[in-house]
Amino acid sequence: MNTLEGNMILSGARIAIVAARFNDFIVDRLVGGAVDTLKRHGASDDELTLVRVPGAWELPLAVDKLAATGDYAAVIALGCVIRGGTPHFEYVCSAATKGVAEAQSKHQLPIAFGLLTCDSIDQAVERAGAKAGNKGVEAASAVIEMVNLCSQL
Ligand code: INI
Repeated sequence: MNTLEGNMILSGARIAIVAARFNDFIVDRLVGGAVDTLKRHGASDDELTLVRVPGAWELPLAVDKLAATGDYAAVIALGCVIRGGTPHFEYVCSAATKGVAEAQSKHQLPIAFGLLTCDSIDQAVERAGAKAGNKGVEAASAVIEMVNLCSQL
């Protein structure tokens, strides 16, 4: 059986991180986890670009534009949406999810989806470096593997 899988070593891959400012006390933890993971797997500072956007709603446009440059091997989208008392949460989550997925298909580039969609602040804290891990670390690990897998596909 032939098995294709990406290794976890980064070598010369430029990676962009798009991070929402909204709920920055959570998102900054995701950014920290992603950057630490990329560096520990071989990325140098000058290969990493951090782009800030206002909120999760704005993630797809920035992701799409970065992917269109052709300068990056992958993009990581990071943000945190916390449910409030109105349907706003559903609209923002659904647009961000759909937009990031569309950019990945359109540009055929690994785009990690590190958007927390939580019912409470506690759920967000748990996923930003507490008992449910750090979703920024998971997103970075996924792009490292996918960059290396895509070079074989
Ligand atoms: N953006 C977020 O990233 N997280 C949220 O929880 C959030 N809430 O709750 O409203 C949020 N809203 C802002 C939105 O992403 C846009 O930035 C705003 O609507 C301007 O376009």
